[in-house]
Amino acid sequence: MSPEQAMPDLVNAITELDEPGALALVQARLEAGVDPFAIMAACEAGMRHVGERYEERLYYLSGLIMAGEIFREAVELLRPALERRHVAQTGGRILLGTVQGDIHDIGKNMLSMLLTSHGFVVIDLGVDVPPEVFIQRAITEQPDVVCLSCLISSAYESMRVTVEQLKAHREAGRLHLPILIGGGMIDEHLVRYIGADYWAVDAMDGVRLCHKLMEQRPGTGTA
Ligand code: B12
Repeated sequence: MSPEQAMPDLVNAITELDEPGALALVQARLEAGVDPFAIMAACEAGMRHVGERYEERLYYLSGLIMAGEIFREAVELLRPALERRHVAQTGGRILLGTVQGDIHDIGKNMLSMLLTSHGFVVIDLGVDVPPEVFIQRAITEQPDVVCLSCLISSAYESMRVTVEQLKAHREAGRLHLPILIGGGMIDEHLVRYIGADYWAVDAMDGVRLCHKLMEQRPGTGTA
């Protein structure tokens, strides 16, 4: 069942930028014991509709800003329930950031929160991160996985360059990490262009993938 079918009222409240309505619905669903991930999926669906309205010029930049704020508040309400749902597992260290040219961080922050609540240590470099900063920190921190986030097409090139440079250092033996990318419009075609090792459709998928990558680390005996 799609989020639109499961929670049309919540999807609609976010699409309509109805802040009190959306937050009241999130709270009511939480109190009714609804799966917090399903509530989050409905919020994400609402955000997709906001994006479509922006593309159709029904909303302006202020609409995106408003939607971002509603989503952030919804995640704050959901956070305790999301964190309670975690299964304690031994994680690794993840280097995470939004690539240069892109300032979107809601999805990245959600991934960071979920990784942390699943036992990973996250080194979050923030947004608009130049390739050389990713490289520098990857070399000094030696994380187990590097995760790049990107939502806008004008930043795909900087994501591609970041991946290219990370791989060059990997080939030279200075880094030994898999590269995972994600963000709104990433698909298989784009992953091939960017050259990343892995991609995930959403944050929870990313967490699952990071767990798998941990199991495949040399010396763990589970690969
Ligand atoms: C909110 C928003 C904003 C806010 C961002 C606030 C913030 N703090 O992040 C503001 C207002 C700042 C903004 C600005 C802009 N935005 Co904007 N924005 C959005 C909007 C509506 C929602 C994004 C969002 O937060 N979604 C909710 C989160 C949870 O979803 P998500 O980020 O995709 O993350 C999920 C997954 O992708 C995944 N994920 C994300 N990263 C990663 C990384 C890894 C490794 C993994 C595994 C998973 C993962 O996990 C998350 C949860 O599952 C989208 C529309 C959309 N549908 O995406 C447009 C959208 C992304 N924006 C867009 C545009 C054009 C812009 C601007 C250029 C507008 C302008 N004219 O200035 C600027 C960009 C400036 C810049 N240099 O970055 C376009 C991009 C189109 C394109 N082809 O490039 C979109 C798609 C809207 C549209 N349909 O036109 N935006």
